[in-house]
Amino acid sequence: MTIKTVTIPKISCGHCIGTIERELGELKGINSAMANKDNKTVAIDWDETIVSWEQITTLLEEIGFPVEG
Ligand SMILES: [Cu+2]
Repeated sequence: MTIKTVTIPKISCGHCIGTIERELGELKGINSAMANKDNKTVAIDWDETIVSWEQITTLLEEIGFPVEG
């Protein structure tokens, strides 16, 4: 498993948190995704043998929450 925390500037409320956590949770290979409204970050724990980091960031971009940097 691999863990990474990223900043997503567009996180603004609990609805954003719910959307991000739900969408990531539906992606195969994601062990856990925890979004934080105050820090505008998401801590993602995933299995690199199942899903690539690029697939994860692409999904976030598609749902309207591009990762910073
Ligand atoms: Cu929101």
